[in-house]
Amino acid sequence: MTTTQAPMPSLLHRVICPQCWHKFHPEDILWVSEHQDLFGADNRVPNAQMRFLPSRFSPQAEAIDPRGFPCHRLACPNCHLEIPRPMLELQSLVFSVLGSPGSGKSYFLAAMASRLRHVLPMQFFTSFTDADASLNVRLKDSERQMYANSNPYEIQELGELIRKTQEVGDEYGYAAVNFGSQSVNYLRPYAFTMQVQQNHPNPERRGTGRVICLYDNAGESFLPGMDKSASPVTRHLAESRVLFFVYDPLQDSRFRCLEADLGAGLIDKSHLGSQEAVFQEAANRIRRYSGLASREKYPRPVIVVVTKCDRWAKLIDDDLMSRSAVIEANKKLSDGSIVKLNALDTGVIKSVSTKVRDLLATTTPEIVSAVESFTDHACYIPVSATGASTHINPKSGLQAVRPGDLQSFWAEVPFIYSLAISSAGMIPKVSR
Ligand SMILES: Nc1nc2c(ncn2[C@@H]2O[C@H](COP(=O)(O)OP(=O)(O)OP(=O)(O)O)[C@@H](O)[C@H]2O)c(=O)[nH]1
Ligand SMILES: [Mg+2]
Ligand SMILES: [Zn+2]
Repeated sequence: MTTTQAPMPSLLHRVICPQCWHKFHPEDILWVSEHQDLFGADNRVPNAQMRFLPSRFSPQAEAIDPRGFPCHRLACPNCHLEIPRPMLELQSLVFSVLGSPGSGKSYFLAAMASRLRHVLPMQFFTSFTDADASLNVRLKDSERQMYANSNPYEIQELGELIRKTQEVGDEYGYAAVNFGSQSVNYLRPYAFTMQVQQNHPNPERRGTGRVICLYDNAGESFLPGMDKSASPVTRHLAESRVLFFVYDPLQDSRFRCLEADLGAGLIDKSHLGSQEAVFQEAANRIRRYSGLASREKYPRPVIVVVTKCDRWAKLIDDDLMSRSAVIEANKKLSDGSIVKLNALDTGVIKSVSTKVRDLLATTTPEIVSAVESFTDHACYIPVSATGASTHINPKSGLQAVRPGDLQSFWAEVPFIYSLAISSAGMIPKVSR
């Protein structure tokens, strides 16, 4: 038995495609056919199943394709790329990660995702799962290499564990779409579903959910002149709720001079352009895409994720890497009762941020002024994806590690902080 109407769960009024940023009503979504005769028949996406607007549905609310097969996957009406189903039901939050080549973006994202999968359910009664396994393939592979490596006790070079992100050609990272004779190369997001569980101590928060979209570009895509209509891979910047500017202080020789061996084993990519120029370029693109006037300030937060702090944390605090940003707190509910729950300690974040900012202001001041002339909501968070377990391979002179020893520091904090200061209400905060 088939029906002509799709039974609708509670859908959002409007959905936004996380690839081409087209906004549409959920009833306009396309379905991806299943019958093999319909493979290769799509006018937009080559080598894929045909997309179609259905007229028949199964009793399970699945569209029936023109050859009579029930379908499960959805696609954007504009670019025809797949859209994770939770994006129709939950509001999306976009987080952009930007930074120059080799600054540590991919390491940071892999460490962050791995920590969030653990910390959110264990400490915040919130699930954090892949919204679509096929979108997260690259990220899961990086997480596996770092934290579930098949040779955990073998010394391996960091540059081999997670490879440099490609600008084109990576079949999981990008997708080509044909609009007539014009081919456009889109960056695919990493997508997660985040939902407050029913055992959360605060009943008012239970069930709150969001789809989280994160983007990992090759650093080269942020260099001036690399913004092309045929490859709009940094358009997410304008849609982002929070910018994570991944800044590697060790790429700057003034910073490395603070102490011997600070930059040992790292590949210096500063010849590709200054990190400040990368930030300025991103800021210009945001102004251009979102129509923000040059005298107006960006109204959203910019988190400066200051990476590789396993090397330099001691410059601000010998004990920094043993500090926790989450504490147990009492929360008063609207009915007057008090529950105990974990909360982000924004007091710790602010005091660490001030110390990091002061260090950067004295060594690489143009970074601080570039960020602070763009936004009034800057925060500087030190992060290490690897922890203090890296060695220098005597043969290559590059950083190496036994993957079993990797232990990140504060990799999840920029994300948790962003949610704690947002209106989403999913992460409680306190300030001691
Ligand atoms: N000591 C230390 N080194 C790190 C850390 N994170 C990254 N690195 C080093 O920095 C290199 C570059 O890191 P990636 O994450 O690949 O940098 P990226 O920003 O993604 O670079 P592109 O993909 O080229 O844009 C790695 O190969 C590591 O050697 C860290 O937390 N600590
Ligand atoms: Mg990368
Ligand atoms: Zn689209």
